[in-house]
Amino acid sequence: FEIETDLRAAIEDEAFELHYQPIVTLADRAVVAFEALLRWRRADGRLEMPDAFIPAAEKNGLIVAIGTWVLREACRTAARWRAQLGGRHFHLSVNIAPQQFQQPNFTDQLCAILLETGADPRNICLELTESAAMVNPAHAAATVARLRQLGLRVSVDDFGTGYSALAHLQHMPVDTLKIDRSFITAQQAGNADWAIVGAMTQLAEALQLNVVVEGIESDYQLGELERMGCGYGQGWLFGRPMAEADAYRMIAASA
Ligand code: G
Ligand code: G
Ligand code: MN
Ligand code: NA
Repeated sequence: FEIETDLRAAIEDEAFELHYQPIVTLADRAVVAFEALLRWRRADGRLEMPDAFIPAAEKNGLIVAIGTWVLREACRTAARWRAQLGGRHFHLSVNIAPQQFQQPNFTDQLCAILLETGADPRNICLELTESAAMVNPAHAAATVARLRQLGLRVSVDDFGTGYSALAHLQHMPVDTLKIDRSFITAQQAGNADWAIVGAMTQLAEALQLNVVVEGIESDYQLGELERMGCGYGQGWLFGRPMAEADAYRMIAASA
C-alpha cells in the first residue's frame, strides 16, 4: 500500500504534471489539438509514467481525485491559450477514467471547473474508453449528450480494443474516434495490412465522426493513412508529449 500513501501525498502536494502531445491534420500537418498526458513528479525528481500508477489509482479509487486535478489543470491551460491565441480554435483532449466518468456529479463538477478556470467548453475534448461507456450504456449516452450540449467534444479513445464497440456506438453521440495505436504500430512498409484501419475509417465516415489515428511514427504510415482519408493524426512523427510551454510554442507557430 506504499503507492496509495504516496499517491495521497501527491494529490495533496499537486505533484502531478500534464505533458501535451500534438494532434495534427494529416493533409497539411497543421497543429489543431493536444492530448494532455499525466505524469507524476517524484520527490527525487523522477517522472513516473501513467502506466506505473494509474492502474493502482483505479483500484484504490484515487483516480477520481487525480482526474479532478487533471481536468482543472487542463482547463487552466485551455483558458490561458485561448486568451493568448486570440480566438483561434484549438482543442485540449483530456483522458477520463471510467470511474471518474461514472461519478453521479461528474458533469456538475466539470461545469464548476469550467466556470472557475474560465475555460471555454468548446476548447475541451473528453477522451472516454469503450469500457467507460459499457457499464451503463444508457446513462453514458445521456451524459455524453449533455456534454455535447455544453459544447465539449467527446471522443472514443483506444477505439477497436474494447468490447462491443459497435453495438453501442450508434447510440453514443460522440464526435470523434481515436483509432488505437496497436493497429498502426504493426503496419510497416513491405508487410502491411490496412484492412482493419480502412474499415474503421469507413465506419467513422458513415457515422459522420472525426478520426484521429494514434501512434503514427513513419512517413510510410502517414502516407497510407492520408490516402485512406483519415482526418487527424497523433504520434511521434509529429511530436512526443512535451511540457506546456513547448506545446504552446508549437501551436502558436503552426498555421
Ligand atoms: O504517454 P502515455 O504513457 O502518457 O499514457 C499511457 C496511458 O495512460 C494512456 O492509456 C493514457 O490514456 C493514460 N493516461 C494518460 N494521462 C491520463 C489521465 O490524465 N487520466 C487517465 N485516466 N488516464 C491517463
Ligand atoms: O491510451 P492513450 O491513447 O490515451 O495513450 C496515449 C499513449 O500513447 C501515451 O502513452 C503516449 O505517450 C503514447 N504514444 C503516443 N504517440 C505514440 C507513438 O507514435 N508511438 C508510441 N509507441 N507510443 C505513442
Ligand atoms: Mn488518450
Ligand atoms: Na489510445
